Amino acid sequence: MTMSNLEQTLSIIKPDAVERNLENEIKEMFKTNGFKILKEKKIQIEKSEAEKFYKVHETKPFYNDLCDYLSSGPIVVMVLEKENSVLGNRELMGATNPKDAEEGTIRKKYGISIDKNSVHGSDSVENAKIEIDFFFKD
Ligand code: IDP
Ligand code: MG
Repeated sequence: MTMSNLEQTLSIIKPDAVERNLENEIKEMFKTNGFKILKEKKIQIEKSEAEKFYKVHETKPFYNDLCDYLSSGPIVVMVLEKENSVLGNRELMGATNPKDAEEGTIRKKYGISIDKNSVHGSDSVENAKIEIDFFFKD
């Protein structure tokens, strides 16, 4: 018997990638890898919203720069759906630092640096729900 585990995860195309017009190429990578884009919107967020989104990192030395960065320009936020999509998206994104990312991953292909690493992806099913609500709850 095959058990289905259809999950949703939140993906963000970050300002460095939107700025370089990589939105469509990155979406193609998701679709080619079997992700369905259920919802999407291009927005620019306030720094205060970035601070809330990245609250888990508030004690980190890079927190302030990270929040400045995420609010610095347009981003594309998406709800992706696939079997085991949370882990699958983390694999497709690659390591946080593009230098460490495997061949064929989004961050290897498009990431510029550890801060300008082109995409965000939820790191657990629980956080995916919180992050999807953050951007898509009316
Ligand atoms: P993730 O995006 O791979 O989940 P996290 O550890 O959750 O990585 O960090 C969130 C974001 O913060 C990263 O995507 C990256 O842009 C930034 N970041 C993480 N570590 C550093 C660092 O050491 N210096 C600068 N920016 C960092
Ligand atoms: Mg993370």
